[in-house]
Amino acid sequence: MVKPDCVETNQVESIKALVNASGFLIITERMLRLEESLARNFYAEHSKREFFDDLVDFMTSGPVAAMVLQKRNAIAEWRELIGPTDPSKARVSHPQTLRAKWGIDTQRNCVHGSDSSLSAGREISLLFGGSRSTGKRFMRGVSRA
Ligand code: RTP
Ligand code: MG
Repeated sequence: MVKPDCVETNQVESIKALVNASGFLIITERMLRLEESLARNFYAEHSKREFFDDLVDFMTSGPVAAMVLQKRNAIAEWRELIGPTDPSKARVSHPQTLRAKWGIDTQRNCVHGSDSSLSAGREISLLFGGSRSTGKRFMRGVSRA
């Protein structure tokens, strides 16, 4: 997912060019503005963290570009391409990553990546369909990471 900071600064096409150049196939995509309840649900794993309310405010502050990406070992490969959570660290240790190039700070870090195939199925359902079956359909045949 391209987060509101990078949608606002018109980086979606540049990011998609890198996504394609890195061997990912964009299976489907949509622009949407997250409702507060959806953002809370999407990041529910962080609901007890002190940054949670700020994160929800940020994620609902403007449109996001959500994509379902396909590649062998896609989850690890995508997280490799986006880089560490903190862009200032990414610029030192992983300068070729998306967060190094376009992230602003630890919160406004340009892109999201699912952290497991289970999360990916759940997140695809939240962003692309109303039921769990949507995520399951996209994840069918994907080996568990
Ligand atoms: P993401 O889930 O968005 O792909 O990012 P991530 O795995 O690299 O990092 P995670 O620990 O899951 O944190 C989720 C998002 O919360 C915001 N954050 N803010 N202010 C802070 O200290 C802080 N820490 C995390 C970031 O937007 C982060 O990507
Ligand atoms: Mg995460």
